[in-house]
Amino acid sequence: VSMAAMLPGTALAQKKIVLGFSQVGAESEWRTANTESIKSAAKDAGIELKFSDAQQKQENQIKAIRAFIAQKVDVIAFSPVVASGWDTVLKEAKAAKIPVVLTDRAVDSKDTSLYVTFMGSDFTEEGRKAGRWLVEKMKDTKGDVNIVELQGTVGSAPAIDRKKGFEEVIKADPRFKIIRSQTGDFTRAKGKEVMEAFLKAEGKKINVLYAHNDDMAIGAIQAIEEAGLKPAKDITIISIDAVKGAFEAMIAGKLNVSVECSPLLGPQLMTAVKDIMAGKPVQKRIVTEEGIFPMEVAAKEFPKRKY
Ligand code: GYE
Repeated sequence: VSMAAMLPGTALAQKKIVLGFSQVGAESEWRTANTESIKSAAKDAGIELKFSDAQQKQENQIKAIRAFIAQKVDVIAFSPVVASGWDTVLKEAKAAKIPVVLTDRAVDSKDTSLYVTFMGSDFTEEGRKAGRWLVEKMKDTKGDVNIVELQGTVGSAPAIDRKKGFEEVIKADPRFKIIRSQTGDFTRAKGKEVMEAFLKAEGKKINVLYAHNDDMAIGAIQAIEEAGLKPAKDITIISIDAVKGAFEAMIAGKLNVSVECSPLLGPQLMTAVKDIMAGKPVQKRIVTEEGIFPMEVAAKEFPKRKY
């Protein structure tokens, strides 16, 4: 049954679509760009947006989704802070006949009828890209490659998948060893704090830092400099997102590479919302296309970056 058919009355064409969106938080440069993209795309599409910030807490997102159901919004979209624990609230939305769109992060619900589509990046592939870059970079070196890993938010899809994809690639060569791995919650402050602890524990043993996002890498760069080491030289640094801050760090010679993860999901979200309301079919999975940027190309690419 199309959503349009389910709505009573004839003034449908004139009625503004109301979209409830529950955002993860404002933990990173990526997230800020994502919020901006969603807000401006809603405006351009003439969609009324009810925006709610969950401050990285699942309980806040569940509350926001329940509030959207109570307000009878037309569509609910959200970026789930963690992957598990959504079935109950998603069943409530389904019972209220409100379609749900997942953006950016996935849920691990077995029942895929609980949402219409999931749009966002392939985080496992991003992890593989990071791993492949590292294997290639180290191919002419000898001896162990000691890696420290800054993970994203515990239980979040990007943290789980970026770890998995990276490990999948490096495990082919026993020289590559993850000697420490801890969460930095996708923030600069935590990235710095955890890197300080890594440096204290392992010191000059550390050859590589793999950070699940740029913000944590940027925080860690500060910790590395404060420890008297040279980022991107003494320690090879790989991160993910390719936000402007990462390009600046690469141009300054402090970050080796960033794998792209585009936050500009707003326009495709609004298209999906309109299609759903018009009763048009929507693809179950919409994957974002993205590349990888080593420091050598950073200065040339920087002016073209949109986030
Ligand atoms: O990489 C990180 C943000 O879910 C893809 O969340 C997103 C991640 C992004 O905090 O910077």
